[in-house]
Amino acid sequence: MADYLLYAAQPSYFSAKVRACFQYKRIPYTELPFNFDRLRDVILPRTGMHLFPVVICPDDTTLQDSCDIVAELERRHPERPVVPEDPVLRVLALLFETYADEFLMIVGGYYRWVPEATREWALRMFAVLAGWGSQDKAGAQQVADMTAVQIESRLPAIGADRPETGAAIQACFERLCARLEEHFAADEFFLLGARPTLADLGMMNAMFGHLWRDPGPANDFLHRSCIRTGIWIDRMHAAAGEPADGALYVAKTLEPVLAEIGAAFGHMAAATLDAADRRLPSQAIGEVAKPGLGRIDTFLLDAPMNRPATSYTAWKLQRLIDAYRAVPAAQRAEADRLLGVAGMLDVCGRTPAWRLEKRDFKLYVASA
Ligand SMILES: N[C@@H](CCC(=O)N[C@@H](CS)C(=O)NCC(=O)O)C(=O)O
Repeated sequence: MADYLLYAAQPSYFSAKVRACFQYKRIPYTELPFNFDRLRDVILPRTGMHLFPVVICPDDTTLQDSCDIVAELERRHPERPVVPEDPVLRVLALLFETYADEFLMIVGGYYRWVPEATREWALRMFAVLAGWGSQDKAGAQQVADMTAVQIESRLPAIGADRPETGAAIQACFERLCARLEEHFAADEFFLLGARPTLADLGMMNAMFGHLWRDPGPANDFLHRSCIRTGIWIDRMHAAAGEPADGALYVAKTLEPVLAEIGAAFGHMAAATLDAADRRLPSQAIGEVAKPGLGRIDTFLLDAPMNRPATSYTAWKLQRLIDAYRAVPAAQRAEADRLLGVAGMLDVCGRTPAWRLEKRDFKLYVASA
């Protein structure tokens, strides 16, 4: 079998999940580091977007979006599965992925772009990535400058540059790390039992590209104060050697980790669904969903936060609701208890009057 081609980057937020999936599943792949030429010649023409990671399969199919890439790799290569068979654990795995992708990205963005020394480093790092191996160094520099400006401009839009929001983001991060460290200190090696799952892929992804690698306060904190969490990140990033035969279960020490999800993300997730309820039903079935759902008033721990909501996040929450609906009656009570601990029972129990469907890398409004 020819290798899968993975267009990704070490410092990218969403690349580590896909890389760790290839690793854990022991699927042969070649990683082609993101640069300007690959963006212009492969990523843009194949997806119409400038986002990575992107995977080209041996049959020439293009995959985009880390969660769809992992789902498709799981479908094509069911051995060494990452999605738990148990319906309750499956909901939890998706919850971790959703929280890591949609909430912890705020934390990653904050630590990369707000501390001045990290920001200055990140600008240089972007230029290195775009230019490395490119035939068009001037074009690469231009794209690096543009991308950095675009990403940076999103921070004031969520208030991440305000001191009270910054303090809440730091508190969310440090509290989460403390709970993870306690979980691992109870001789747990992974989040949902004795082997890696999508929960580990998602959470490690959120840590690796920015928080664990970028020089700065988050990196310092993780390396100095969270020794076990750091080793778990490294193990997940080289996951080909990890065991695939252990049992999956919810350890007592996972519940405080789940509680941190609710404290940070519960209200934001519910407010995103409210925004989708207001906006999506007015769009015709079959239309491409408008990416923005307007701004929502939410809060992070005690800090008020006004931020844009997106159809993309609503779609991620829809996946979670679908997984919750698939839990059989006999396991409902256990699912409800754990989702209650995670502050996500309201979100999972909803019946949205809209539905989103992904085709050709785009979200469409479908009939509910
Ligand atoms: N939902 C997508 C998000 C991909 C994404 O945002 N990728 C970042 C790098 S990790 C990117 O390409 N950023 C460039 C930009 O936003 O223009 C996924 O999970 O793959």
